[in-house]
Amino acid sequence: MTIEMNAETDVNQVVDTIDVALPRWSSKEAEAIHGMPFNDLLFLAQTVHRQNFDRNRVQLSRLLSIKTGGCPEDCGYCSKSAHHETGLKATKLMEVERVITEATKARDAGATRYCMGAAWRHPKERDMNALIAMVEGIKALGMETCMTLGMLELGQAQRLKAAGLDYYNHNIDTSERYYPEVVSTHTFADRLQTLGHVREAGIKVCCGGIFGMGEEKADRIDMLVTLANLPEPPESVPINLLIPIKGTPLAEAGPLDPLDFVRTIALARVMMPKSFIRLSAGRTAMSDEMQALCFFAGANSIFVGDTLLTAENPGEDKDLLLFRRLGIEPMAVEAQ
Ligand code: SAM
Ligand code: DTB
Ligand code: SF4
Repeated sequence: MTIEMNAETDVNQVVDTIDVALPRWSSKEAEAIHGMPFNDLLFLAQTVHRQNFDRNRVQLSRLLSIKTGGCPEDCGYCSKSAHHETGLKATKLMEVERVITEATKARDAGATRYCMGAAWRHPKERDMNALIAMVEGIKALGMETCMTLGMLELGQAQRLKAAGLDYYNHNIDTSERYYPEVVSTHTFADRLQTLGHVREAGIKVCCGGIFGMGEEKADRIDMLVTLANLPEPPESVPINLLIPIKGTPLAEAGPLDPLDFVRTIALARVMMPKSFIRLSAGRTAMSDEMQALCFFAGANSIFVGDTLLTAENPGEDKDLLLFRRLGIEPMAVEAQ
């Protein structure tokens, strides 16, 4: 596929060009789309969005940290790494019953997917039974399940799939080129290997990254190219805006132009037309207007509730109000 983009390009023609099964993207094509005049880019992204999704519905997920702090990995953005002085206390894996109680509250408040995160390099054998019980218990509530537990062996992925795990979140976070600037205790290739295990086990893939870590525009674009060119693109693509955490190496990484952030959401929507694009961490630092632009650019999933794993998120009241102002409705689980 060759896409030439300039101010005279007819956006409708571009839509026709890319509406083919499993497109493969080059960095050059992605860069051309990313650099379109803002109005053309947003029009293109919105056109692709409404061809593939109910345009006024947004999926709601709820997060819970089931094991906080003390992580042996050194990810430069993360409050939970034992390598950084963030003042966070390490906890043990949460009791299964407590997880189910929290999930029930989230379901009653309208969330359709429950996402559990653990600050591990990888889960240990002794944790597997509790993890399986959590998945089974939450499935019994009629919710979708998602976990993010670090690296996963194929056998572990298969056991979680058998328990009913719908999604596994494992982010590539940035471009392959910039990855070593962000973390040294595992590699970009390690991340891709776990993603392969998750896919092979038949679990849906949730994979995205963080913008605003001091990376270049080319890193943001290449991260999205890597995701779009996976043998199958992730069903869910979380786009996080860095939440600067005091004590982490990336705490001073510096702000990102909000309009550049919106451009990356639009590019993700165009290159991965059938994936959910999740406007993830960092919404407390975004204006309502910026979030509205992100939804227009094709974001159609968010985390609800006033905490993410450890950091702040807009509370349910604030999100409800914004949805009302925008005429957006939450998506039902059957529609996902
Ligand atoms: N240990 C697991 C792993 O690394 O996959 C799961 C937990 S980790 C917190 C999940 C994702 O949250 C990271 O890959 C990153 O994209 C995002 N994240 C973590 N801290 C963040 C921060 N301060 N700002 C924005 N996103 C963040
Ligand atoms: C993802 O991409 N973002 C979520 C989820 N996957 C697990 C996590 C955001 C974490 C934000 C920082 C914190 O709460 O510690
Ligand atoms: Fe944080 Fe996950 Fe990295 Fe551990 S592996 S430091 S929890 S992002």
